[in-house]
Amino acid sequence: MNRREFIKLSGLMGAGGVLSPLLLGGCTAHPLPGSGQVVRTPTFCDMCFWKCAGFVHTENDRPWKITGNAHDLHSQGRLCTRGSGGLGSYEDPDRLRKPLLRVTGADGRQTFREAEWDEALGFIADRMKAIANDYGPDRMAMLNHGYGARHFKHLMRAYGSASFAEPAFAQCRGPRDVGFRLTFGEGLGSPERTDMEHSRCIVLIGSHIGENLHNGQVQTLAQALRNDVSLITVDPRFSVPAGKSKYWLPIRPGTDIALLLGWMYVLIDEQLYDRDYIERYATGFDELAAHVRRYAPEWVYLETGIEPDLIRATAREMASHAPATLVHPGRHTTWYGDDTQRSRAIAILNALLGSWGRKGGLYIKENVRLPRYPLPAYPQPRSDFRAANKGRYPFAYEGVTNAIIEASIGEDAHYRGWLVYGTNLPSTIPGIRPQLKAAMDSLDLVVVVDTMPSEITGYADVVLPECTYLERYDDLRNAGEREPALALRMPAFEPRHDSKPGWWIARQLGRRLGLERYFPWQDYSEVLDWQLKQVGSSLEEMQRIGVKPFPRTRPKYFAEGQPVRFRTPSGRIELHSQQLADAGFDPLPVYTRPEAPPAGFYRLNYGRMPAHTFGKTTNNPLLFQLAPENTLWVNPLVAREQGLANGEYVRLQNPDGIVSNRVRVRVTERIRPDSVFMAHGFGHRSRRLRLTYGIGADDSELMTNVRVDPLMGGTGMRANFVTLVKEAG
Ligand SMILES: Nc1nc2c(c(=O)[nH]1)N[C@H]1C(S)=C(S)[C@@H](COP(=O)(O)OP(=O)(O)OC[C@H]3O[C@@H](n4cnc5c(=O)[nH]c(N)nc54)[C@H](O)[C@@H]3O)O[C@H]1N2
Ligand SMILES: Nc1nc2c(c(=O)[nH]1)N[C@H]1C(S)=C(S)[C@@H](COP(=O)(O)OP(=O)(O)OC[C@H]3O[C@@H](n4cnc5c(=O)[nH]c(N)nc54)[C@H](O)[C@@H]3O)O[C@H]1N2
Ligand code: SF4
Ligand SMILES: [Mo]
Repeated sequence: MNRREFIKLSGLMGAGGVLSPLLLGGCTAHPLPGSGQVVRTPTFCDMCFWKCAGFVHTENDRPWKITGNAHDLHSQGRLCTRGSGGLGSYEDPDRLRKPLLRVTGADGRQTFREAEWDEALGFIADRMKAIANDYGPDRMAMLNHGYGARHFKHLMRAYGSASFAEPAFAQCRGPRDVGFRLTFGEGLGSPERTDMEHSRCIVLIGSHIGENLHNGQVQTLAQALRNDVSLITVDPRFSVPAGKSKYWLPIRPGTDIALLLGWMYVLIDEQLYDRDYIERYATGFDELAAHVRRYAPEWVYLETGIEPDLIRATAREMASHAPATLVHPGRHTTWYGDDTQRSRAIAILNALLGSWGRKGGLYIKENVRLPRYPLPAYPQPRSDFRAANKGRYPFAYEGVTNAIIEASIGEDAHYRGWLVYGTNLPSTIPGIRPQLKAAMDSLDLVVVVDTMPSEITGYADVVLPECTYLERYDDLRNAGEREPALALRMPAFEPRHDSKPGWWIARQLGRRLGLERYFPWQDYSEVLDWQLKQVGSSLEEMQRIGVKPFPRTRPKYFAEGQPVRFRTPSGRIELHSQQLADAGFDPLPVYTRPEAPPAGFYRLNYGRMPAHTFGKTTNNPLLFQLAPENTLWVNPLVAREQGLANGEYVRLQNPDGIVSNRVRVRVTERIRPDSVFMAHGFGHRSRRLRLTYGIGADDSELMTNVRVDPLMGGTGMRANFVTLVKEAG
């Protein structure tokens, strides 16, 4: 056994950092911004996963500002708060500075010591070779998030592993993409293929766009609102988009499938659905029509609390604007464990409205046909991420993080080593902390590549400091989009301290593993230049313009009456899913009533706040100034019942006795009395995150009741309840 102690990072505070003038608010004597020697370097943002293209401006070689690139559809020339605050991640004095190696001190306690790159990489390569020899390279897994992970995926594939998993699947958009693939044969991607700028009616089920700040998406919704779109928001909380809606439906949490089936009932009962479209493209309509007979609005009302007249009125509203009606598929969809089925219901509703492939609905996306740099083929791995699922989750077409973690526990564990890139697992995967600790006692190797001393670094044998996105090349951005375009991320600064770009780290490891042939370049810019030259551009051009648009080669929407072959087994939109029936699941979405909060408990609701991305920006000095802590939204009735005043601190306790950090109460009518709400990403336990350490409450530690989606392994997070514990004094 390799008993690993979780290393509390407090002993490593080291020299500390001196705050730069930027972070002190520019209060030092400095000429007017823009009056010095200004250089503009293209980038695309990494403060969240939307990847807005912009420019980093430096003045006399010092950081000045980051602005949006006007030719970019993701940003339309404007960055959000977090993107503008990106320089804070470069300047953060708490950044990882040097590789760290786990050592046992004289007192027997484990700690980290700083190491040179050569030693750290040599250590990793030796252990990876041993894992490959003793068990096979497929027994090394990678848990990752973020664009920079692509360099390490390449390394892992060259080494012989195809066990990757990112929380973007089983903790985020997995159920949605599986639900849409089952129905239309394709997922939504990022950016989502939502044609909101042309929509006449938009339905948001939970999606709290405006608090959820995906820049281009917020801008197209704003455009739709300027065009007087009919916005229907279904949210138990009076969210930002609820405030801009024609109809706000404050649904009883967890009852959305009932509402969706009720809407289908009305569309079919009143013959309001797109008959031509369904006849031309879909299969299983008769089964659907029979299925939804049970879900009359009067029945749905009893479950959802939404009045029958309102259910009918909103269904008619959707139909009256169809096919320019978008029922938004959402993004973070791991809610109650029946999430793929809820996403199926959303997909089916879109089909009834005829919105897939239609203007104002869901467009056909296109990216640039960018050739891959010529390299030898990867070895065929003996097993891939599916090994972790042990026959479960038949529709998981990507790795399931939580399953990989479980398959890394015990002496006969499938996985023997981990490479963790850019994901802070303890706060990202609900209820996983005991398993993480257990995996630490069995794995032969844990490598963490990060920019910050996040909690996950405390689990590592070796911590490798990557430089931030502002100091490196990554792959070209080539997202499926409305209009195809490439965007370049390149270094605006030299890497600070002893941090290194991901491509360099992956290449160095590859060389030490005898995989040089997969890394024939000296500098990653050679790969980008080669690729760009294949499509008539060059690195030199991209360094000037940052974003290059390409013409579409096929239409964005279906032509009237056009024959279409969908990528489902039947080639049609599958309203009734034979694939699901064959695998033993409900072929049509079935509603099950969610568990109600026990007496004295409230449902723990959570989401985003505009100024932060999860926990990865809360220590960013610029963003910290804007939003240092999260607040707990509490209904006035609850506040009165509990004797709580606005601004007072409370703690939350879950039924398993877990007690949170203290969090400030915000008394507001905008939340139902059966729930409380807070933004995810606070309550850090790593002392080395000196600004954010210990501030605010962490929703994830309270989520011990995880509802796993049997179709794809997603971790439903919304069946958790809390009581409020008043702070003494
Ligand atoms: N500023 C900022 N923006 C972000 C991010 C960030 O970290 N910061 N993260 C990005 C990422 S990765 C994602 S996945 C997205 C997530 O953003 P979304 O996909 O919009 O997230 P959801 O979890 O669907 O939305 C949370 C909303 O669901 C509501 N809700 C809670 N329970 C229920 C229910 O039972 N039914 C219904 N109908 N609604 C309910 C909550 O009140 C809240 O308003 O945000 C993205 N945008
Ligand atoms: N309780 C709860 N859990 C959730 C959610 C929730 O709302 N509540 N949301 C879910 C969703 S939608 C998602 S998408 C996931 C997100 O989950 P994660 O992506 O794991 O989010 P973070 O916790 O912000 O962790 C990001 C990590 O990447 C590091 N990092 C930042 N930049 C870089 C870089 O350039 N290079 C490297 N190597 N590392 C970097 C950060 O320091 C941090 O350690 O969380 C999911 N989990
Ligand atoms: S939405 Fe904001 S944080 Fe996300 S990529 Fe764009 S500018 Fe950056
Ligand atoms: Mo997400």
